[in-house]
Amino acid sequence: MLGKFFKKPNEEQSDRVPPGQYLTKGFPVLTYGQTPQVSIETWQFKVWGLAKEVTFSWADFMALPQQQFTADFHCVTRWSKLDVKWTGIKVTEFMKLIEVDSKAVHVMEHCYGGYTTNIAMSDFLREENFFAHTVFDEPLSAEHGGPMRLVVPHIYAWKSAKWINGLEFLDKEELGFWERNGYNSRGEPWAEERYS
Ligand SMILES: Nc1nc2c(c(=O)[nH]1)N[C@H]1C(S)=C(S)[C@@H](COP(=O)(O)O)O[C@H]1N2
Ligand SMILES: [Mo]
Repeated sequence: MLGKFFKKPNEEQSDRVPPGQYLTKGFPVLTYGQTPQVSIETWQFKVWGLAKEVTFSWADFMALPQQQFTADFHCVTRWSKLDVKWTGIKVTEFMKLIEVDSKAVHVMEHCYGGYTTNIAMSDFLREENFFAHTVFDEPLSAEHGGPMRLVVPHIYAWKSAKWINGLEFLDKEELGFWERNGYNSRGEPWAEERYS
């Protein structure tokens, strides 16, 4: 796998590259199935389950504080990309808009196209997580999850749901698409939590 598209991290970067990962020079696209085409006019974001049910529009998200984020991105298929520059909305800012039941301890991320991925509330509510609509100062392309995706930097990127359109709050862990198909339910790259 080394060569044209992958390189070994240099010494300065190596403490940022989790075990078993290689740096990629480009920005690969990793999608299961078709790429949904979603316009900002039709984009909607729904909250349900153990939370007051509510639907948000694109304008609702744009009215929230917009911030820049620089984060490393680790795919379980062993490529990592350092210093990805995103723009978007902190998860913790968004959470101020919704009412979640105190019994909610897990979240299912839902997407246009039907992809799902589960995350524990404690991993979801971390300060460094955000919804992104811009990457390297360009609107997020459809293949990278535009118009809006989640980014959870401290977990393998399959939890960074592209074309995200909803959160379902749960009182117990349920498994998302890859988690039902053998991937680890948490997916922490430094612990190499790849498979279940
Ligand atoms: N909706 C959806 N989100 C998804 C995926 C997917 O197939 N569908 N793939 C995941 C995986 S495995 C990875 S590594 C990242 C890849 O993001 P990228 O295609 O922008 O590199 O998106 C994640 N989010
Ligand atoms: Mo991935």
